[in-house]
Amino acid sequence: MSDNCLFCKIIKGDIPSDKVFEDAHCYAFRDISPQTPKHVLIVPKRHVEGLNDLQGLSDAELAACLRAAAVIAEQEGVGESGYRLLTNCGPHACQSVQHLHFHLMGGRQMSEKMG
Ligand code: DGP
Repeated sequence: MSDNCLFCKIIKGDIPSDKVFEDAHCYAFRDISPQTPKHVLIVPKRHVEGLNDLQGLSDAELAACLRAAAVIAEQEGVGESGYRLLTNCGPHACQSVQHLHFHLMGGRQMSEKMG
C-alpha cells in the first residue's frame, strides 16, 4: 500500500468504488469516467506504479489481474461480443494514476484499432 495512492485508498475502502470483482490479488471497479458502456479498471492489490515496475509483483499477482479480465467480461456480458484490455504506461501514454491498472472496455463497436 502507498499512503498517497488513489487506487490503494479505493482497494482499502477509504474511497468508495463500484466494485465488480475481487480475489486475493486483484480488485476491479467501474471507471469514474467511462469511455465505453462497460469500462472496468482491474488493479493489483499490491502497489506498483505501472508496467515498468512489474518486478514488484509476483507472477501470481500479475496473472490474477489478467485472468480476472475474462471473468469480468463474462459477468458484464461482453465476453462474446468482445472487449479491449489496455494499460497506459508513462506520460506519452497519458497514464494519470500511478498504480498499475488495466482498462477493460467493451459494450460497443470500437472504431479504432489500436496496436
Ligand atoms: P489512466 O489515465 O490510464 O491512468 O487511467 C486512470 C483511470 O482512472 C481514468 O480512466 C479515470 C479513473 N479514475 C480516476 N479517479 C478515479 C476514482 O476516484 N474512481 C474511479 N472509479 N475511477 C477513477
